[in-house]
Amino acid sequence: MFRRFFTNLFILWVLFLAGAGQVSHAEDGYDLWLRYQPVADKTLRKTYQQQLSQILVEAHTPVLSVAAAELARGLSGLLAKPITISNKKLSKQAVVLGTPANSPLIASLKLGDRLLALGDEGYLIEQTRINKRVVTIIAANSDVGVLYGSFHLLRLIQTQQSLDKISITSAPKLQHCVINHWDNLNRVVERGYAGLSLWDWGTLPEYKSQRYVDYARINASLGINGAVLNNVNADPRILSDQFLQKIAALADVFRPYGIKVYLSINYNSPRAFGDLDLADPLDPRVQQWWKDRTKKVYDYIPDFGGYLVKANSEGQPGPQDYGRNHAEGANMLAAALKPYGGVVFWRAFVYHPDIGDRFRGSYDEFKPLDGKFADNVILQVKNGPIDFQPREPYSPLFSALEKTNMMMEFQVTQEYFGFATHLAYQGPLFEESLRTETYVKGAGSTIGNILEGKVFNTKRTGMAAVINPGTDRNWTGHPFVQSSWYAFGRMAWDHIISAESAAEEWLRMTFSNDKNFIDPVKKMMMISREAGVNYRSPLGLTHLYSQGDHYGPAPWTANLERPDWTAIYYHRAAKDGIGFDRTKTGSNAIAQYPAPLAKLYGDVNAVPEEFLLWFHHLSWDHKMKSGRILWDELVHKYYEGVEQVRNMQREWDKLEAYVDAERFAHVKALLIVQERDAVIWRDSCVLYFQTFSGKPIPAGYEKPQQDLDYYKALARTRYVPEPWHPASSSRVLK
Ligand code: BDP
Repeated sequence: MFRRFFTNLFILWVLFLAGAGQVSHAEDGYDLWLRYQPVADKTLRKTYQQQLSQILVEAHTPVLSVAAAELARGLSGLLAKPITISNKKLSKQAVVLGTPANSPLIASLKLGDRLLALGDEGYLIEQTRINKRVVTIIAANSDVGVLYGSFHLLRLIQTQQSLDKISITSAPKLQHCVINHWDNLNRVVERGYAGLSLWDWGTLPEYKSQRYVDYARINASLGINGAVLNNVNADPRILSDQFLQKIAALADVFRPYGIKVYLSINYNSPRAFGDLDLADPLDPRVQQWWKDRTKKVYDYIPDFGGYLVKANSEGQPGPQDYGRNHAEGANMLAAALKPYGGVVFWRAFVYHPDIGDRFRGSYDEFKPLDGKFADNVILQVKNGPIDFQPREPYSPLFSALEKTNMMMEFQVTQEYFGFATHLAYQGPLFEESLRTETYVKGAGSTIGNILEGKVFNTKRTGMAAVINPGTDRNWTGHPFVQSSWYAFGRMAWDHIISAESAAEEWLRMTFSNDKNFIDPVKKMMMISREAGVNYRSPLGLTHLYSQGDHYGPAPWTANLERPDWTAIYYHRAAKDGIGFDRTKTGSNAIAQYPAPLAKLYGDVNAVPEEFLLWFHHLSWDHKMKSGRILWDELVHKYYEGVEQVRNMQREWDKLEAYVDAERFAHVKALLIVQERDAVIWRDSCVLYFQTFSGKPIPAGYEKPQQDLDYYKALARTRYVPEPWHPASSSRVLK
């Protein structure tokens, strides 16, 4: 009897260790930043062991249960000893979880106002005493706050922070922190570079893969509270009963992790379902159709989040097909969602072929509609006016719409940054964007503060990221794409968090706490985005790709069905110079910014040089701050980009001792590809622009590896590492 008991206990323990990652296994990246390996610093590990002995949770709600289970898993792994969950007996050094409403112990602490200030999702972590016992509490107003606090406590240990006398409060600055998947129903992911869609529609709702749970854990660890499951170029079938049943199953998995499900809808759904022959938002039959369908959605998923809509953009249907504007279109859906508390994320990514300057498109469309959107509509605006380019000035909509809820749309997926092949940590891009000072209401009117609702006093707030994890074992293809997922989540929680600190946390949790590793890799990460800008499109150049293939260079691309899909439209290189004049003498898009910025960007001597050619068309001889002429500076930047990648290679190669063999070799190989691609970018662009400048590559730089004809031919036959892109399988040679 006893023997059996101990044998069982032993088996359980072994299984448990395996789950916690103790049994050594190859580091394949599956666990992302939730690895929970034993704390390497043994003294510190011992201290943690003394400080945390047990998890006490008095209530059995679904969310508290997953919080306790995550803590048990995490602490047992990190502390290398089993940490059990109890629901009644308080031992000393316990971690006590709960809300004042469901934990008598937490209630006994009378946390009152301190908790109230933390809102629905914030939390307090504190070392305190209960019944004379020293304990660590994780308290919140809601269970999900406790869950977020649990992940925070784990993060502190994963990053080897001291827990002595700990007293931390934290609350998200935005309401909606949402992931956007661009997944099609056939599991092909638009701009997806890491395998098939995570959602295995064929086996849902019956089979609920462990991946769904781990996906939810990853997001919850950052405070992400929503996921749009399907592509913005939406298949209407997503709202059919058969799909709603499958989606309900996913929603059930995500619910205990605080994640709501949202869906992208196709504006033509009433027609696609064969019920009506129109989709006019002002037609009562259409309105009723959406009310009925939306009720169905809520029958399946009672806490459904709402709809994401791409309308009248890139060929998608929308209200303008019936002569109605975007507000009329959005408000019709908002009315259908309102009784259930749902919201509409209406995308501002709209640009019409007849508009002279694409930069102006979305502002010209939405500015006249400011104040016309229902209160449960949030306009989802890409960070820049064009389209997730390596660097863009901010979208002027952010400082222009004073009476419209707005949220940010970033892209973690590296659509324009070398897909899953290049190392390009997006933290610095997010930070640059969020910290941009718009001056719209004087100093402090940063994009982050606008998003928070502090500048215009808007009621609904949020941040979204297009992110396409797939069935690749490590979710994201390039292991470092995970870091941008991480940084997005951290900055969506608090836009003040810096790219550097997010990178450091991620490195510590994902790889190692060893300074000898962290310092150089953090440097690599921090430079990687700028390197990507430099070897692709420095000094404010943009969109030098060939149409549809957003991977390699083709700055010569011309003569497409839409001029704003060509590359020459953006750079405007000619004998007289290069750049897009957006000042008064050009498209005057600059006037869409608040006066101080319009002045700054409009002044050729004051505009930050990284934005120079976004706003000015300048002679090749234009004098730059460095003293070089524009042509020489351009060449310098392209070469600098390649050198930065080479430096990254050299740095990584020195770190073999600190990284497991599998991830070391993977990143090393990817950096080789990146260097090769960077040279192709540099040479293609420099040689092509040289045909206009007529100037030599200054002395001291290595020669281009091939000539321009070679690179043009290469672009025509280029293999594009996007598994599902037509250009990767068959390609028409022109
Ligand atoms: C572009 C992508 C395209 C998306 C579009 C969008 O190339 O695949 O559908 O953005 O955001 O960047 O709707």
